[in-house]
Amino acid sequence: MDQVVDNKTQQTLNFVGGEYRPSSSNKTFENINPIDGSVASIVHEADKSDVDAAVKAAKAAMAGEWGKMPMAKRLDLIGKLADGINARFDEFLAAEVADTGKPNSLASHIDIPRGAANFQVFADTMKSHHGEFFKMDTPDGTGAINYTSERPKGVIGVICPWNLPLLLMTWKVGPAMACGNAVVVKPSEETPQTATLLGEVMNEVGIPKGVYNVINGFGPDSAGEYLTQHPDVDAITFTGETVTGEAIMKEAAVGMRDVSFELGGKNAGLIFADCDMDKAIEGTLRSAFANCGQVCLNTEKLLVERPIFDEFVTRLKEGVENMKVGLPTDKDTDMGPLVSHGHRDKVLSYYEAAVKEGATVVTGGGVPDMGEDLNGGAWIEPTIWTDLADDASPVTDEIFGPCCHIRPFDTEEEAIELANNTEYGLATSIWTENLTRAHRVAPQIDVGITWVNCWFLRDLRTPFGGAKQSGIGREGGEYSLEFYLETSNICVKL
Ligand code: NAD
Ligand code: 6OD
Repeated sequence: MDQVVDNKTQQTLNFVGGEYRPSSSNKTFENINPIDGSVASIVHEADKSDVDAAVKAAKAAMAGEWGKMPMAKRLDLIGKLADGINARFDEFLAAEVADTGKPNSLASHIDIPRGAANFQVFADTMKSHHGEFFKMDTPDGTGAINYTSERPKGVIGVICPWNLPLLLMTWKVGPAMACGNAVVVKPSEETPQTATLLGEVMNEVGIPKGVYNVINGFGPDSAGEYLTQHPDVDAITFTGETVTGEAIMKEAAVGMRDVSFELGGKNAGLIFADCDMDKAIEGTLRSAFANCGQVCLNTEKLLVERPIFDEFVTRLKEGVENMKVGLPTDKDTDMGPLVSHGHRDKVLSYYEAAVKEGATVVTGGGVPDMGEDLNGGAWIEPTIWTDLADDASPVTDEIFGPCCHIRPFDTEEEAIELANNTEYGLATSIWTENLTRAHRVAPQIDVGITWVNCWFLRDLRTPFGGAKQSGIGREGGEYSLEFYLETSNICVKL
């Protein structure tokens, strides 16, 4: 079979050893379109034998053509994957939108182009990558030299979330393949289509069979867990919730497999009275509500210096009330639905908790009436709260929805303390026109990524990852290569 989704039956198959295969156990589940609740595709759930076949195919690729391929040819093929995705841009866009419900305008600006660019960027990074050399003295005066030697780690298990499915998957698969590894990808059960479709591009470009494999399914007692438990998986890279990271880490401990984790966050936006208010409002509308609030870097906790607090709340409210919640295909849509009804239940439980815990609901707080055709979707109102206590659950927990709490502060020290008052440490955004202040505050926030007067502005060479419970390791440029390569030192006595 060489089609991912047959339009008559809409099947999403597994991709193993360069071929599309139904699940060996014939177990399937429905992939629900969050726009209207319709079935986007029927997904074949990989069982243990499918996962084993995928890992075996990856191992065979490492032992065969892929493992022996000259680096220049390998990187050339990986660069072609970017072209291959772009050549089928509309298909990737349609699949991503059907799985996530995100606006076409967003997916066509971020998800698909970045999903493609991740291959070219890491092929280029690998081309200019070099090892280290040290010359040392020895007591007999002849000396010795040391140089690093690098090889791929082997078979990499890649476990992905649903919020930016293609982008976050290729952010791992791109560097893993550039370093010469083979991968077995487990996309989120909510968003299996683009990872699966990518198999076709792998074949079109001529990536050897078994280098890229996709197994569909869930986490516990399903494809995700079977993959992390497989003894021939040499390292695991994961993006998702912190609690899932903890479960995966336990499995990775068996056999001492390396892990790279990008996890949850509860990110603060710090808005100082000396900010450019227009830019801070525009930036915060994005940082709190883009992708329906489902970006790990989102600022759900806004801290605003007291002299501008009222104006900021009023203007953010106006901005939110002007946002259009609607169909992904409408050009003026700012926000689609949440990814699923299950996730909407979780977000709505925080909407209820906020009210119970004493919030003033500035705007939103419920489910919009989208009309008969769309009310089966996972729609939700963008929401702003004020007046919650610092220990109220909507202020402490990662909600991952289109909502934020705004709290006033009086001093820089107080803002820093409030921003750091969380077990997470992923990202922050600071808004101030006083650059001395920006440089003073930024290093004091215990996170992996700090933006000043911007948000989600990405240079892909920079370290990306979280402090505290937001992750282990860094991705991006050379940082990714560090994870996907096994480095050894060779010492030669002269
Ligand atoms: P999730 O942890 O529920 O699921 C992520 C993936 O892990 C899915 O493919 C799932 O099937 C799989 N999985 C679940 N349990 C597993 C297990 N026991 N063993 C193996 N695999 C398992 O996360 P999600 O709901 O898909 O994504 C949202 C979360 O991801 C949020 O917490 C968000 O902050 C985080 N996230 C972080 C980043 C980052 O860069 N730090 C980026 C995007 C999302
Ligand atoms: O831009 C990226 O490379 C990246 N990893 C973004 C993560 C977004 C989280 O939802």
